[in-house]
Amino acid sequence: FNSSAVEKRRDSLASMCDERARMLQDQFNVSMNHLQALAILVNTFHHSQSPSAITQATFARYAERTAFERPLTSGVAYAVRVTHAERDQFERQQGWSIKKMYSSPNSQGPGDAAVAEIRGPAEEYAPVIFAQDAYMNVISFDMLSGADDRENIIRARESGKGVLTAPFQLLNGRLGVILTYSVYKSEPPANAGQQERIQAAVGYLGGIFDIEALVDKLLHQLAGKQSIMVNVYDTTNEKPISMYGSNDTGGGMYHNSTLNFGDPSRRHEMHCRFMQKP
Ligand code: WA2
Repeated sequence: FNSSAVEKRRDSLASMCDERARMLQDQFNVSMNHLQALAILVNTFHHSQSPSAITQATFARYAERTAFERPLTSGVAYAVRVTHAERDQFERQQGWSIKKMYSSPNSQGPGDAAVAEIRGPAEEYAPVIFAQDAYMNVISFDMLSGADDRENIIRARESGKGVLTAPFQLLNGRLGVILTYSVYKSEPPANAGQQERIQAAVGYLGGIFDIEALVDKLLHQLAGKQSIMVNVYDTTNEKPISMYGSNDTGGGMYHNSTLNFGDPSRRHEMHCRFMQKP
């Protein structure tokens, strides 16, 4: 096998991998922009009107009808900020209690979510009040009671930008990542400080990215999908977390394409290999 043939093969792997990475990144970016627009819609029709012009039914219907605008998401949900002092009145209005996500004493994770209990006192809560049909199961759960969701909400409201979780197991048992935008009572100026942003936050809009299913669908649209194996990782921490793809085994040639999902505090990579040896 001569060296120019190896080089050709390397180039072709690199261009196929880069093409897939670019496609994924573009679709992610499009989805992200529409989530931001949805956050503005919630501000306009829920928080800036009294009484609110959005109900769960209208939110779910609108989210469903505009789902094509968010190609990598499998759903959206909106959690509202409730202080401890407001809790009783809020629960009475809603007709349900705010629930903790992973609450049974020997809970090891989302599998136990069904036995959720009522949450003990906290300073504030972020119960989901609106959700797209597929995620109706998260309504009434306090998103500040789960580590990944909590960290995302806190980063979102401090930064005013779209922020992303690491891949984690969702309440429905599937692997996903959540992209969160904070909704503010009135939009803080671009140069607003963290404290000012935290004060102004009234809720949190989340897009749920079902990476396994949606990346698969995306890659299947491409020609030559049988010939290469694709893996996507969150490489923010020392130990990469797999977001997509089967076991990245086998030696030989591989290409690493960088992915930018718009959250500067997270890193992602796409790794590609040929399925067949030359
Ligand atoms: N949405 C759906 N399933 C989940 C989940 C979640 N979070 N967390 C665990 N399983 C309303 O960032 C705000 C959505 C959180 C947004």
